[in-house]
Amino acid sequence: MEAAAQFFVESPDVVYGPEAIEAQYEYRTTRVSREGGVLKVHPTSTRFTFRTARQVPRLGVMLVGWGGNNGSTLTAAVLANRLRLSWPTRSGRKEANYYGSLTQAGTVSLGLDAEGQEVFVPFSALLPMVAPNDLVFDGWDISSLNLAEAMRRAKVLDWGLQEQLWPHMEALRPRPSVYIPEFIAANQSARADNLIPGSRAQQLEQIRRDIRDFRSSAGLDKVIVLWTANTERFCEVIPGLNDTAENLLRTIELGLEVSPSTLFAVASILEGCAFLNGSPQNTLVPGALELAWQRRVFVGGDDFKSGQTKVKSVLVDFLIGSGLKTMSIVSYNHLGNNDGENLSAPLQFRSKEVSKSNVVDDMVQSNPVLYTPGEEPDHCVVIKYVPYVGDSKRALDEYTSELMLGGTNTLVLHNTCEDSLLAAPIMLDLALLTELCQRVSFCTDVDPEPQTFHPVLSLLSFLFKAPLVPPGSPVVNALFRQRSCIENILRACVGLPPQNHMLLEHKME
Ligand code: NAI
Ligand code: DG6
Repeated sequence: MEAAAQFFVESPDVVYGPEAIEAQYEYRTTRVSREGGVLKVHPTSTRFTFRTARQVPRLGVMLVGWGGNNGSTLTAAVLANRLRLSWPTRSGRKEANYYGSLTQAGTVSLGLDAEGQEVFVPFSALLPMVAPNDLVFDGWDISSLNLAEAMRRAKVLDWGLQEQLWPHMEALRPRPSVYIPEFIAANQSARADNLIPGSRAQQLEQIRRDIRDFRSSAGLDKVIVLWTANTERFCEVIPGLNDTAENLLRTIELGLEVSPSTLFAVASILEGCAFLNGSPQNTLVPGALELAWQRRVFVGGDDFKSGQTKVKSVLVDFLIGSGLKTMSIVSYNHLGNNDGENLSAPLQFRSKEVSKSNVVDDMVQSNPVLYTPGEEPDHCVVIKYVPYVGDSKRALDEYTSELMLGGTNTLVLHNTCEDSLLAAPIMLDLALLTELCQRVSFCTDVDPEPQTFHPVLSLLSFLFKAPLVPPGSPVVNALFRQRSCIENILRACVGLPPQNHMLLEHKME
């Protein structure tokens, strides 16, 4: 059955105006208090009015690291879909699609029809979203190869597809970028032939000019900047250097230490463009977060959640959620692309190790029946560079959990797939969801002043390994909780109740 592309909510609480969809929404939740040894739970209700502008903008996406495997694959994917390309392979003809994209290939249930069966629509039908085929790409890379050559270097796509895409990608050239050798692996130096000269302040100004130039020359309404360049080492957060917006801007002015990714984040924020960090390093230092807060610009991160970690955030949720005590998680992977080569250096590996290791914390902490305070599973992450396998990453995982009465359960998983074909649809979703969030505002019965989401856009957590959240907000890693968050907030914007999966209609006589 084909999923319907359009629907309308018929309700006095939802108004489809010419400019916006306005929905009245009752947010029902609970507050918990501790009194003596007793938990008291108070159901609460807040009335929200959500307003979503219907006009979908012409959206540009600037990729930092445009000529890399992810950057060239995403650009190729959108072109292949736009041009409706198909190509022969040894297992038959393949057609361009957006598999792996939550918004384009995921669905949501609207409810039951007259026969009691669920009716599904594509995720993208929930609210007006930019169509991926309409995205315009630009970006920067320290490597000067044009996008056709970059696609060939990446060795991700079938040859028949590359040949058809070549004339469409040849004219796309990454803009020069900022190269600070100590932030990425020394093995990357041979790529660095396309650089912005000058001081840090001059480089910042050049990035800002690039954003403005792209916006005006491509006739765009909005630009979103996405870091998909090499993983950098962590930078130190130092009082006076990068702890406040003012200090960070002064650091750039004085040419003190700042990472290239933070420089791009600052430039984007100053240009009013959302900035998303697809790599693990701490690009969004406190000073950058404060700047985003001051300028009311969305930022999101860190590190695309594509394969092994996605499985982990499902599997550990399943194990602990079923009452099994997971005590050991060992994740090994090897890959042979440029990302793998960069990660073969200890400091860059360390950034990835950190972001891959903290992804089960919320699940462990959610279960005090199994884990005493401070207790956690052993968690080991290994990454090896094996050039021969190229972009086809191999991930091996072992999960050992305690069963009742002293038993143990060991699950072993082997996952092989093209890394960039997993990452590209995630990058797409990040851009489309961030843009949508920019068109949503809301007020409540207690605060009638319209507001937008917090600049740290935690709604994107589903797409990141180490989700950034507003200060004091719980970090959620469990994949289906993250998915429900996006789905239920989008449903709220059209006045639909949260998806509760109760199906009570089918549990009555
Ligand atoms: P890649 O190495 O193929 O591409 C990175 C590109 O960034 C290269 O073309 C390089 O020349 C460029 N670059 C390096 N420093 C730069 C700078 N300062 N400015 C502009 N360009 C710069 O790597 P790939 O596979 O595309 O991955 C990109 C990033 O995404 C990596 O940090 C990786 O760890 C991260 N990532 C990838 C995932 C995947 O599944 N492919 C998942 C999660 C994160
Ligand atoms: C080796 O782990 C290379 C990395 O860049 C990963 O491929 C990437 O971070 C994806 O990781 P995961 O855990 O989501 O598969």
